[in-house]
This record gives sequence, C-alpha cells and structure tokens, in this order.
Amino acid sequence: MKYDENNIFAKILRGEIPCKKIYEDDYVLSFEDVNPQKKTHVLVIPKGKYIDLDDFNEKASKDEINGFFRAITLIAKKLNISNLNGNGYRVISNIGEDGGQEVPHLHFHLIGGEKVGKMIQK
Ligand code: DGP
Repeated sequence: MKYDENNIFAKILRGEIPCKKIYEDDYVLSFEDVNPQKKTHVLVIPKGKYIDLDDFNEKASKDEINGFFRAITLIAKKLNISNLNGNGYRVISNIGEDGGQEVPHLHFHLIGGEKVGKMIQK
C-alpha cells in the first residue's frame, strides 16, 4: 500500500489545514482530536510519511522510533495525564481495516483526563 500524500494528517503537517497544537519537535506533531472521546484526547503523529505502526516499524530509523515513542510520555506529562504526574491514560493506535483506522497516517490516540472505561465495546 502506498502512502496517500493527501490524507488529512499529511495536510495538517504541511500546514494546509489548521490544528490545535499541543506539542511539536523534529519527530512528532501532537494536536487535539477533532472528535474527542474523553476530557483529554490528543493525537501524536510522526513527521515522516508512515501509514500505520507496522509500516513505521519496518521503515523508520532508530532516531525516528525513539523520538516518536519518547514524545508520547513527554506529551502525557505536559497534559498531566501521565502516571508520573497524573492519573493515567490510554494509548490506542488503530491499524488497517479491521483495526478501524480512518486516517492512513500513523497516529496514536492519547485518551484520559477521566476514567476511560472498558477497553473494547462489542
Ligand atoms: P482513527 O480512526 O484511529 O484513524 O482516528 C482518526 C481520528 O482523527 C479520529 O479520532 C478523528 C480525528 N480526525 C479526523 N480528521 C481530523 C482533523 O481534520 N483534525 C483533527 N484534529 N482530528 C481529525
């Protein structure tokens, strides 16, 4: 599967569509989800063009992987939802059709600020 240059997160990365930015560095951009499921719901995306987590793990450099995963805790701490300075949160990354992925650019959902509830609803 080829990366779609016109997916919505690629447009956000290029500055063509606005977002409510939470954090940015050389490796990631984080912004509020447009359709929050809980009090805190942000997305973390790599700056590189990766479709999903599997694509990322197969192609990304060690620096990109390190930068991406470290940014998650950094952002959680910034939002005071980390278990280090808050009450915890849930990380979700949907992959492909069965995973329910809608936007084909790797993203992790960070969801918290209140009890998130059961992991999977039938
Ligand atoms: P997923 O189903 O895992 O691919 O989640 C996609 C998420 O992206 C979904 O929670 C809504 C969010 N989203 C879709 N379009 C936009 C947008 O234009 N801006 C922002 N901030 N979030 C978006």
